[in-house]
Amino acid sequence: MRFAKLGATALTSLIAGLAMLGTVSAETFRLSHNTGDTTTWHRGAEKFNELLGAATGGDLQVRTFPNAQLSGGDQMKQAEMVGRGALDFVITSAINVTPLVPEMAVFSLPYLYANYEQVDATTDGAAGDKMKEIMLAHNIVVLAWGENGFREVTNNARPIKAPADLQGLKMRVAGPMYIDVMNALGANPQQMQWSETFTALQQGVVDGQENPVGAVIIPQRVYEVQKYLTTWHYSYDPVFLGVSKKRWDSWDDETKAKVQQAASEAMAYQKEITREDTAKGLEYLREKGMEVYEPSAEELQAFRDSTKPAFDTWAAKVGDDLVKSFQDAISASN
Ligand code: X2X
Repeated sequence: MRFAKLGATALTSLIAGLAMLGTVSAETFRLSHNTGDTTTWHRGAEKFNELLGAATGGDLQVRTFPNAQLSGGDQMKQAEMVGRGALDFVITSAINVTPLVPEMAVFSLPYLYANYEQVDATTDGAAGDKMKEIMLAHNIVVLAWGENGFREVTNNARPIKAPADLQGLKMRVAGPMYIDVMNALGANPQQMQWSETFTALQQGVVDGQENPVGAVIIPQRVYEVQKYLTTWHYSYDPVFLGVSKKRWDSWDDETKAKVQQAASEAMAYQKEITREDTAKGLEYLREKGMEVYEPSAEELQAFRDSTKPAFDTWAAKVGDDLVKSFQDAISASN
């Protein structure tokens, strides 16, 4: 009880000192994300703290909490908490937001995108802005888009070269849309928290999973517990750095501009390192003993055809106009 030993006078001057500091208004905010502390998500979060600290002379700081710790380990709950102001900042990916905002599933519709140029044409344009508006209606201010990436499939049973190879495999998935996609492919999907997946793969509770190479598979050492990887690029998953509207509205314009600038730069950095780590990733995974299969255009078409029913189901949930605005941006970029 050190406080008990402080005399009344000392306590009064301590309080006076703190009140004077009040004009400086130093504050530390909490940022939640749902991967481990080795991922590019985490590195993006740390970059944000660094940039925001530099822009505000250290007045505004961000403390990052990985593995969805702040939402009791529930990765889907983070968005809802940010929306009601129970969390300040979040970095999470589109699929995690779909229970709250089904429209966010548009990004990850199977085989919507074929390459990064198409991705950037949507996130950097009117389609991405439209999505920011939709998120704002849920009291989440999307400050900038970053990248989880194209999700690739891994498993321990056999190389996956065609839809039939997925038949009967127990697949861990992150969210509802991927359940429908895996069902369309004949697999047995199971929704599970990412933080529980490594152990589930290790113990054979599930045979496989799907995640991006640079952002997650490599930094979270999935190669230690999975033998086969197929680069089927079946679904793109963006991340975003968001802040609760409640917190955002509490800031003056100057502070908002500083937060926005730091967020844009941090997510540009996060996207860049994710693409770099993805580009050199397959070689690394082969060195680590994974058997990597890169499907041909015809083989990719077979996956596209098989997942079409799930595309249609989710396009209807997302809404035709929104899907069209994404498809228009994609065609214009070609
Ligand atoms: O849970 C996953 O698979 C992850 C980390 O990629 C997401 O947050 C969607």
